[in-house]
Amino acid sequence: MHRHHLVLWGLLAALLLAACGATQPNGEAPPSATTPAGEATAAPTAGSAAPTAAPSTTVPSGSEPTTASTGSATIKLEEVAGDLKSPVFVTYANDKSNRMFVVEKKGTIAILRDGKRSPTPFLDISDLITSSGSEQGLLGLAFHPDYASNGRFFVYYTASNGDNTLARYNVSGTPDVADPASATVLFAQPDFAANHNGGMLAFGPDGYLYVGLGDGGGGGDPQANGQKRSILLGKLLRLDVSGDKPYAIPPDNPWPTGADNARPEIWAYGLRNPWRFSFDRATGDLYIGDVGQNAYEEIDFQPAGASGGLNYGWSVREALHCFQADTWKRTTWSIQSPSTPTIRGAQSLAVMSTVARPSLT
Ligand SMILES: [Ca+2]
Repeated sequence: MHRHHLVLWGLLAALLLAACGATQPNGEAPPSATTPAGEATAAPTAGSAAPTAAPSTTVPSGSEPTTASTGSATIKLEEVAGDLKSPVFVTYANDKSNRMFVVEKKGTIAILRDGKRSPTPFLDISDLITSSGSEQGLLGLAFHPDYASNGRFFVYYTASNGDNTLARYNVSGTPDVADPASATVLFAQPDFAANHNGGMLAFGPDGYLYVGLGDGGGGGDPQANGQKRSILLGKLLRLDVSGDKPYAIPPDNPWPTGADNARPEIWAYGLRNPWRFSFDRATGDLYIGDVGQNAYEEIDFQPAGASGGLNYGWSVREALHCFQADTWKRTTWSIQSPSTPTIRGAQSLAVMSTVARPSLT
């Protein structure tokens, strides 16, 4: 776990992205002049550290709403519910049931109504997962856009053997209880470290399921997975889960036939740990929160309608900055396109005010 310097990307990105290996032959990048590998360029300051893992304590109840001013924006915090253990995500089923579904890291999904927790969890798969690592556990939940009619939902968790696992479930005959026997594992991606497991699931405005996977972990992308299009680690995936088979490949994915030894599931690559991302419900734009290594957090912006195959740079870059460029000289790495580690589409973001948040219907 690292403390990070939060960076909001500017349009300057397009200019800066031209350096750091983008034009180097043989996959080699020029030495970094300012960022030695493994070292931060600025000391973290109080208040700059961003949480990168799930909270590990029970949410206190009874606290008073808190307000704070940041420039022209006013943020107000108000408690919605207590009695939750390590909550990592909140969503809803889009079924007009007025329920909140809270993902708890240790393997349960709680239902909240009017701030009160149902006594029985919607789903309990704690016996299938490991949550011993701070970044491991039940991490993601997405309801199918047609959940009201088909009862399907998807979860992402760290299996007991460490695999990053995407599974589909159905609701039972009781609306507040899922059917554990309906489990279908869509994929189980082996992993080598307890951290950087991704975990975000969300349906895009195109109806496809997007899945974020981390680079596997350790530190500094030791297996160079961010740039390997032959492995799912360090990627944003895009899957068609509308049919009966576990999933299909959308025909307009960037490598739908697996050309260039790329996995057809991949939508974007060059990511370190995109464990949260969000589609703007009004515009369809995509915002990816990618946890940084030493000095920079990264927020990636992908406009609605963008083509797939965008490379967000890790681990050639950390945010806009060269990162361990010397490692591009390692002969053991299998870079698919060593001469073109260009970063397309890694655009800027000045404010997060347009990011949509779920609402109940
Ligand atoms: Ca991992």
